[in-house]
Amino acid sequence: MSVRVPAMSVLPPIRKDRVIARLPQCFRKEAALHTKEDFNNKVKTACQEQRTGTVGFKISKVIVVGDLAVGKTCLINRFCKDVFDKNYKATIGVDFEMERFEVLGVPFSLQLWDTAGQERFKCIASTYYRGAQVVIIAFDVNDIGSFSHVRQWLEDSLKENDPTAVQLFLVGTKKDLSSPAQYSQMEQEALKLAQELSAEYWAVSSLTGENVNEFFFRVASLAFETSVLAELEKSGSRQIGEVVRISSNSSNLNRSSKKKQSNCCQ
Ligand SMILES: Nc1nc2c(ncn2[C@@H]2O[C@H](COP(=O)(O)OP(=O)(O)O)[C@@H](O)[C@H]2O)c(=O)[nH]1
Ligand SMILES: [Mg+2]
Repeated sequence: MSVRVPAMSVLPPIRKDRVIARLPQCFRKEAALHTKEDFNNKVKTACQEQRTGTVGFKISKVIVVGDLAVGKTCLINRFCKDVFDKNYKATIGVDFEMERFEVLGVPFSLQLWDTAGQERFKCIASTYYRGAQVVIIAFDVNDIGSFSHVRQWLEDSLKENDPTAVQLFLVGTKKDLSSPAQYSQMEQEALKLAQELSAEYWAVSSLTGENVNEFFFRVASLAFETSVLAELEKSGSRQIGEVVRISSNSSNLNRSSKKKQSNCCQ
């Protein structure tokens, strides 16, 4: 199956409730990608000084994988549409939702990819995985079978990506269905696995909405931080705040090639 990402001429405006001014906290300190209280200082300074290069135009690809019926579609719909309805959007072919944020004053977009039920056959098109900056592996906290398949999902998603460049999240879904005792037993196992995989662990409920926004804000923030750090590293001592400036008369025109690399089609 081939998948085409439509060219985006105009990005939607950033909603007021998608503004991130501080690093959202992790779910559990024992399994966080990092436990710092705030954004990296280099990142904060770069944002203050508007030296984030092309990050403001960047769209990070986020994929959600996991067994059929663990609640991947519901999780995306809860965050993007604030509804709990798996039929909200009939998934035909691979599809994604675009979510725009403003992080430390800089626009940042996530493309959240949902599968089209191909997970039923454990055979997801490689285009789905390719180019993911964030991989979310979902399992149902009430279904040990779905938990035991996490490693396989990880392996499949990393085949198409540079494993060192991917940020990994392990998400236990349907927390509302488990009793506190059952849940805490499951959580022990999940924390162990998350640590082994260098993933950040979260437990959520799309039915009640518990931790859903917190989780995606954390994803957006960590993806943003990584993107800014990568941009700073790439630029070295060069002034990266100046890469996209086009004027009609221009010796600046030869910089437009940089703009093409930025995923921005404005
Ligand atoms: N109780 C409860 N049910 C859920 C939750 N999330 C999903 N479900 C149910 O689980 C089933 C599968 O959800 P879906 O999002 O389609 O799973 P997917 O195949 O992984 O995309 C549906 O019947 C949902 O109503 C949740 O947080 N709590
Ligand atoms: Mg689905």
